Amino acid sequence: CSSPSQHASQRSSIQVGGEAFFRGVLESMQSVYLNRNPTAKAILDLVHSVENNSLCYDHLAFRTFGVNGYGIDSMASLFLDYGYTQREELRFPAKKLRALWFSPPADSLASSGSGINGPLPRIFISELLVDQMSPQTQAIIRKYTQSSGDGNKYAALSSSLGRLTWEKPLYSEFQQLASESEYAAWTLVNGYALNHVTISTHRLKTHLKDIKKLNQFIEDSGFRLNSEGGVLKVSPDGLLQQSSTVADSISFQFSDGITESVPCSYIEFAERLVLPQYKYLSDTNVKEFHRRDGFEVASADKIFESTSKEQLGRVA
Ligand code: OOG
Ligand code: NI
Repeated sequence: CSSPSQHASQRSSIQVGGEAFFRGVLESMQSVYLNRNPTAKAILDLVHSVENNSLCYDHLAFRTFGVNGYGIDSMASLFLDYGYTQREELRFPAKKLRALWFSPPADSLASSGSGINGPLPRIFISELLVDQMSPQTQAIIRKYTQSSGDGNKYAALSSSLGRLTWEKPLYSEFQQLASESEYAAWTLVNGYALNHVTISTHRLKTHLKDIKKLNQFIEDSGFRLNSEGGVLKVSPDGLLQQSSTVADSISFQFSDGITESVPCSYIEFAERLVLPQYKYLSDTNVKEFHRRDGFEVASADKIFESTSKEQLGRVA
């Protein structure tokens, strides 16, 4: 695996002594994710088996409530402390969301491993613009974030333990949020849990490096892909191509004793093509920094729908 690279001006590094701990935190987040999401686990196992146990993550993603210190910053602090650099903001006015992405520190140890032990992934963190929600929805979100005390300081711990920092809500509160923002309802019951990991397809070794072939392989293996706006989401420059599964759902026991199935997490695939100015490079000389970087708001807008009722309810 080749590693994501940095612009020279943004080059930062991770302390050697801290790296094993940092990767351990990511590994715990991933293990919570794999235990809860059988589709993500099965697909990772499948791709691993075809690819001789080597794959790279393009990015990891988290969702947050932008209120009371529970927003993007609460999860970003771990990554900033371990050498990540804040990059562009993305805005989703219709969904009342914003997001920031973070690029990883300059390459260091263990980047020849697979997954979490490979090159460190980009990080995508979004937040709900809570102030723009209805009074009823705001009241519920404020109730749970406020009642959790200083839970926002422990976002990464919450994610790696797989425990909410707030109490479980009532089913009616989940429904109120879901009627206004499926993102809000997801975040109320999943909190800081890893929302998805993304396989970097161009860094695969077999025919699956072509995202269209990977999509076909995933569907032929019996898994459903998010069809919102078409399965393949392509950036206007054509250089960032993404697809994702429909999220798994999980049985959740609400505080009033009602148990209902709620959306959990999904897995994404991303192919980043070589930038036009590096077209002359031979395949073996192409590094991650020669490829399209960043994210694309129109594609992201559709990828958010991977946890939507509409996608989960679709007949295959
Ligand atoms: C994030 C959706 C956007 C991407 O790579 O553009 C995204 C989410 O569902 O929280 O993952
Ligand atoms: Ni993503």
